Amino acid sequence: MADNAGAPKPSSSVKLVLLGEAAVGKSSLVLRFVNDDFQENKEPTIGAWSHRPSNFTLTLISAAFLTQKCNLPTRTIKFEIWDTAGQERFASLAPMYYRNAQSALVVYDITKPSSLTKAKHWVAELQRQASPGIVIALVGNKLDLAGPANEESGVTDTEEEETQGDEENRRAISTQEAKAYAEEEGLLFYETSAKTGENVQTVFEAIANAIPESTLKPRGAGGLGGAGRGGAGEQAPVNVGDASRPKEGCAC
Ligand SMILES: Nc1nc2c(ncn2[C@@H]2O[C@H](COP(=O)(O)OP(=O)(O)O)[C@@H](O)[C@H]2O)c(=O)[nH]1
Ligand SMILES: [Mg+2]
Repeated sequence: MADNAGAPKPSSSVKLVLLGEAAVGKSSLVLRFVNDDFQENKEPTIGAWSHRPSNFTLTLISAAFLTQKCNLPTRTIKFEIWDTAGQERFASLAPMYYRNAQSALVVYDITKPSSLTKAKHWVAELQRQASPGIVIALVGNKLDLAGPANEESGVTDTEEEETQGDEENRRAISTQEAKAYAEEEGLLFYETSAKTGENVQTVFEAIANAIPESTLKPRGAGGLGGAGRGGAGEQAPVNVGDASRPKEGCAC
């Protein structure tokens, strides 16, 4: 049907950085996206620092690097993912990872209010210091802990409590609160579960679609100091859940 069937699609690298408080599920989201896997008691991404001035050995590990491709109808996006360690003592290294990033996933845990506060700090820092056009997605993870009857609203009423059975609703941040904040700041917004996989592909698809084609660079331009800028003015609107899937799919 297509005139150019069989012709290779253009391919672009997109640098993406994950930021957020420790244990919100950043590495788990990446593991779900890249390997479609989940580990219940995942070891944290530990930052490590060693310095041996006598023979100039210097080791610095404060993030993990992974890649995953997203096949959009018109092009292939190769995400170059920097999964940072959440510990406070490595926060000062974050600019190394978000510098020149075209996209960022700022993650909080819907059961932990302090993690949203931290996420807001990261958003403010990105808006102040990252590339002006960076596409930022605010992601409320651990949606599975909201309980089946109450995933979207965060509002508990007696009827919902009855239908929930023995599944506890541990949600502490309502969808409305986080969504309103994301709207104010012009962020993509999703709630996800790395555990069940809910909305994980959708977040990456939405980011891939939100980065304007005009600012995409050919493959190989990424890396720590690499890829170019996204377009802030062209970010997709705030979306929640499957009903708001982006038009273009991602066969990752
Ligand atoms: N219930 C639930 N637990 C999760 C989810 N995502 C991560 N976790 C757990 O939360 C803990 C911290 O996850 P991790 O990915 O290491 O967080 P990070 O420090 O932000 O990278 C681990 O025990 C994960 O198994 C999720 O979506 N649901
Ligand atoms: Mg981690």
